[in-house]
Amino acid sequence: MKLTRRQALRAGATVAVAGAAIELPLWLEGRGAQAAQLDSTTIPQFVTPLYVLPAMPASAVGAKSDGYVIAAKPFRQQILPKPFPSTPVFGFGAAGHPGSFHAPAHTVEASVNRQVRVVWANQLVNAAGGYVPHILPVDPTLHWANPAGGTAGRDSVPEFTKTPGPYTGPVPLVVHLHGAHVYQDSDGYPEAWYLPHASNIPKGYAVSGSRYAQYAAEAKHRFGVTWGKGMAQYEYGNDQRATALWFHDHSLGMTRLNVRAGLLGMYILRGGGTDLKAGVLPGPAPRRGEKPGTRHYEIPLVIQDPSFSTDGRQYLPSVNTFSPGPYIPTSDIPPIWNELYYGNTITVNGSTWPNLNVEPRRYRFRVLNGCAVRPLTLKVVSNPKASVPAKAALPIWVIGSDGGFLPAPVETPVKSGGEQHGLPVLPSERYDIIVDFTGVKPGTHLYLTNEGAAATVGTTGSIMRFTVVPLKSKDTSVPPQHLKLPGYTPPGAAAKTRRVSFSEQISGFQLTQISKYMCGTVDSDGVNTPLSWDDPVTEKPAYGSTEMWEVWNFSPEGAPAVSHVFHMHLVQFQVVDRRPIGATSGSAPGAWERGPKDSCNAPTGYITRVRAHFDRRGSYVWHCHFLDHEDNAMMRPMQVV
Ligand SMILES: [Cu+2]
Repeated sequence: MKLTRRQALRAGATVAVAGAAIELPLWLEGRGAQAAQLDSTTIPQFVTPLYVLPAMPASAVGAKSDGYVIAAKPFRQQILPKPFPSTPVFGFGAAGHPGSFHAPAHTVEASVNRQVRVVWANQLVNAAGGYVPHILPVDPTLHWANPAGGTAGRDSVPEFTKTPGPYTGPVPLVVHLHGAHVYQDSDGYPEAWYLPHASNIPKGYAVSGSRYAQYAAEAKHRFGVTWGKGMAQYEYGNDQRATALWFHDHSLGMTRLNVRAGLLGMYILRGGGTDLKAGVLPGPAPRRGEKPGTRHYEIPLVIQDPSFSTDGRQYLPSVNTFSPGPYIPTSDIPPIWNELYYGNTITVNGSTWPNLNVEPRRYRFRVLNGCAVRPLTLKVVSNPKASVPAKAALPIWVIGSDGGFLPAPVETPVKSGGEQHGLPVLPSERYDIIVDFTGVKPGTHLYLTNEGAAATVGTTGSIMRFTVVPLKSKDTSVPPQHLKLPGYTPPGAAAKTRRVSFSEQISGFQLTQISKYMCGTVDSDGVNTPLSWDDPVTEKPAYGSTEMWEVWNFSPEGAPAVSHVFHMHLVQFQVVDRRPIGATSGSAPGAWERGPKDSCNAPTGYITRVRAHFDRRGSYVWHCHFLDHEDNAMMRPMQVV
């Protein structure tokens, strides 16, 4: 994926304004002081050992199900290498296990067809039990949770008489298990959020979103649980293929902030006929109750791209850096939200640019692009400062996509036009990969790099380092090129074709600015109807049906638009093809996209076609998984009827 001209201009604009922030201009100080931004080139790289995310402790392991109590809490974490200061984060951990709190979270290890129940507790409170405000600037002018609006004004676009500053009240939370096959009560609907059960919730605030009570009642009826204050209990049937899912906050209009703050984690599903037998793939992964000192050959890699202030806090602009204003209420431009913000560092599992000592053998990595908007293109190289596209030192073998194994292993980089193209991983996509270090001399350094759009060689172009150390035990896993993967049968013929759209809404006041992003429908003439989050539901697939969805990504007239990431809840879909709008034929998806998917690139000017089977009734959503877009209206309800 190439950066479009306007994306490049915008990325440049962000950097320019972020750079200017070092001098703390008056408009910034006046709108809530932020310490100067940390120059990411001053951060030493590859000095911190990769944090191998352990398995999340369970609270109850029964005959047929596992129980968890997972809380979201505020704490500090050493993300930058010492002696840089630690960083305030919001992160998950198991209640009663203080050592398990981390951002990103420790991994939930689950088994196919074995139920998992999680109490998700919002404990974003201080030691005295009072709520803590958000650590990142919350724009209160979007269509968002809006707890201050009370029960009448929650989940709406509040009205203002003058441009407001950031919302500093209690923080809503609702957790979505991305890629999971679930009932609606357990999907983490954006309007099913809840505040912490804090001692000082201001009078008149809504303590939960407009769907919370309904889903609490349904959970009680369906699986007999009562949700306490400041929490929800969800049930995951895990009746789907073995794969790597991930959980993250999904609160209406503030997902970008809660995920950046650290409220995300991996959820790995194993076993059954859609998994390989133990020992075939490199392992073990971290497991509950494992022996101390266990060496891991399967490791999750959660990649993010924060920026920092010199005081260690995470940096995110507290003003709309794309627009000089005027803002809401005298224009339609949100004052704090940004249409896109790329951070200037890369973290893996919560540390900037870590190092992993690897033996000369095969490793399985479960990769998640946990960035809000940054596309990644992965490669393993010997020189991280080489100009791109660089020559790969080792291949990355892809064996699985978002929802399970591929039909067959795929070797990347893919060679075309004399160049080596790395593995593209967009926000929210997961890939199951194998890197074979067999035969590499101990002492060798190799690097996982990012050649994606907006990457800067040496900073956001680097992800982590591998240092090869002597072999400690024999590798008995099957080489990736010889793997026989479990079969994947895509959904069958579609009974119906549905046309949906992504587009941008240009400000009515400043014609070069975007005021929000829209989802919509497309009629038989190819005409787009952009719709708001609260317009009546238009996507109503029939229960038990298979549909082809055409995702039309429209450019606004006269300007190239950005790519979007198409994501549907509930289902794993097949990416069928992508064709330019107006063309009669298209191109097949990348070989690495030919397994089950729940998120995929929907490039601008193209129709991306996906096929899905809808086998559960209920209320779900589809949206762009660039979180900065999703939070400003690029999301729509979907009702399986
Ligand atoms: Cu988008």
